[in-house]
Amino acid sequence: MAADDMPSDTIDDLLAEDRRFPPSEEIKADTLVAGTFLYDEAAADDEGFWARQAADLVSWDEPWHTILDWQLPYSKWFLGGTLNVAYNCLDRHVEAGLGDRVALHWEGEPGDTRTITYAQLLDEVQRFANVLRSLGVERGDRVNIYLPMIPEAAVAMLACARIGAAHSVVFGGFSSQALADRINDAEAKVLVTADGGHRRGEVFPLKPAADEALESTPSIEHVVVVKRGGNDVTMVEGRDHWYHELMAAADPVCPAEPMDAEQLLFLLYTSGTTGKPKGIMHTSGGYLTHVTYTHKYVFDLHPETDVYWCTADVGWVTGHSYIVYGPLSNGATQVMYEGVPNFPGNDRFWEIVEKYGVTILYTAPTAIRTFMKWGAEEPAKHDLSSLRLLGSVGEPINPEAWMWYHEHIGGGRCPIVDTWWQTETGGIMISPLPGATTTKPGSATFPLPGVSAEVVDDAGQRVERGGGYLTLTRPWPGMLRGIWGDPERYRDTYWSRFEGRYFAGDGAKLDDDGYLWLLGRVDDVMNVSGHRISTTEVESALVSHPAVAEAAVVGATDATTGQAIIAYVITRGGADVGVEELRAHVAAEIGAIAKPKTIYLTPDLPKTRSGKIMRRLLRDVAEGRNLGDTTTLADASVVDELQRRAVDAAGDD
Ligand code: 7RM
Repeated sequence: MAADDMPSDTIDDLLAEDRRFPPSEEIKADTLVAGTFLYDEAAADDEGFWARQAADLVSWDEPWHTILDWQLPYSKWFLGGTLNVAYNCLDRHVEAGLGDRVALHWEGEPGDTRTITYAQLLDEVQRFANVLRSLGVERGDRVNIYLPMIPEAAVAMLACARIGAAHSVVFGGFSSQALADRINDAEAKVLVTADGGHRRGEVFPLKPAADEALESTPSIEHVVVVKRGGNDVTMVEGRDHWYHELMAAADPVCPAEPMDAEQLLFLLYTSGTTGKPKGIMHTSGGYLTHVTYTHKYVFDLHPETDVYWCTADVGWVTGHSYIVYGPLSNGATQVMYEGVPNFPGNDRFWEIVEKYGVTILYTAPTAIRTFMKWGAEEPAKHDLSSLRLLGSVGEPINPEAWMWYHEHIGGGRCPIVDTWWQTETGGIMISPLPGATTTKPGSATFPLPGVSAEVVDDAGQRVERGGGYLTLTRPWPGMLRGIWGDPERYRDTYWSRFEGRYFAGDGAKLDDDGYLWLLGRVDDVMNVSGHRISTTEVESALVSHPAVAEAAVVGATDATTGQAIIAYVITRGGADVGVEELRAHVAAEIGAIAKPKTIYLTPDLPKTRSGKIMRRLLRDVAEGRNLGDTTTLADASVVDELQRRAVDAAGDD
């Protein structure tokens, strides 16, 4: 065997996928990017390429004098340039005569709706910017936002951007402790929250949780409370104010002042695997360029006709980049939805798509697999013919989930863009361009024009074929500028594993055609008799069985093989399937070495609140350990149930 035929020992490559989906004639006829011109231009000069995007897509008050200052691991983009991010998202569209264009078709979970045009959004943002100023917020200060999915979340973010304050949005489902930790780390002056929001048919209280946090957040001087849930709240005199009262009294004019391109736009905390959450820092000019560019080209946006819907929460980076900043900067019309996908019925999303004529839908694999579990009859109840493009983000999408999405949501006609990126990258990095890229189900395909990604082995050597670590080799405009208050942790976490490369924990492989396949977090890679097997590939093999909707796979310590593969499987619509049949199916799909030793059928899996499977907890369960940190779990009862089953199964031996 020649050296370059040797299997890479970093991560094995087991799954093969032959299905291919070239761009249809229909999309090619009307796409922004047919062919390779963007790739060619970026390959010739990536800095010049990004500069052209910044000049074409963003409005600047002062032009920059230097495109990039790169002192690894710190980058600054568009130095000397000034802009106002809120101006770019609002004023410039109104000035261009688009004030009456709908910015948000908002739908509350109970079914109430609001339609907000660009002119109205601008008005609301100006007033709220003045409210923040009247509460003492100045350029450079931090404002915490703890809200449900209501338009005021976008208003508060844009109002901060308008006056040069950085926002730190904390997902409304997080606890008072998580909120307090984040407020204290950022030393925020003002908290914007709501009485409560609507979720799964009930009002969930937010202000009471905020009150608890506020007992230990000395930096907060004022609290603004939006009335949404209608639940009872206590207001502290002098500190707490109703949003609607402040807004009614606010000055309607707040001119957008130019900010430095490197002005801090926001902090967003990611919990990471262990330890204290990291305040990821994003700045203005580079970030806005990156999200505007990717939102336009990845979604092939036609803002005059498209109705775009990203189902994420604004509490996550997807909500920041692809609900607030990217779409509004591009003048898009979008849907914003407050609630869960199964209220009042399992077809709520499809009802919304039909009602608003959604053309572009951007959602997560966890949602798609849940829809598979609920069955194809739910989307079939609705006319989804308005859809023309589908997106996926958050986890690897298993090829079978991709096919289901393609067939049952996309009617076989919509391209799918599987978009890989992170809180840290700010915007999409790896994705097809729908009019230009032939897709393969389950592959995020190629780095976008302007992005340089490489797969490397343990020694940091470039891998041309097979599995390894996904690294980024060149700075990009939306990249994080650091971790708030902790420069050392920034260098250690992202820049120390491979010399000169950014690495944030994902495994990936390259196939014979140079397509990238994301293999999940490298901490999750299993070692079975010396084979390095990715959990993603075994999960995809399981999901390719017609009875399986979702699977989570972990490696548990095993005396014989080092680690043994343990799988947790959710069936489609409660289908009945034997465990032996599933083991045989995996062996047939990807090889006997990947056959799970044990498979548990389960109604549910432990997930983070943004829907990512928490394999660490499943490993704890599989190895009979006491559970570690469960605070980021969406539903803690799920692991109790799995533990009970594991104990029952052990008793059966
Ligand atoms: C946008 C977001 C980042 C992590 C990332 C991956 C995983 C995200 C994909 C994906 C495979 C994808 N930000 N991830 N998108 N894995 N294919 N298309 O999710 O900071 O919350 O998470 O999510 O592991 O490192 S995040």
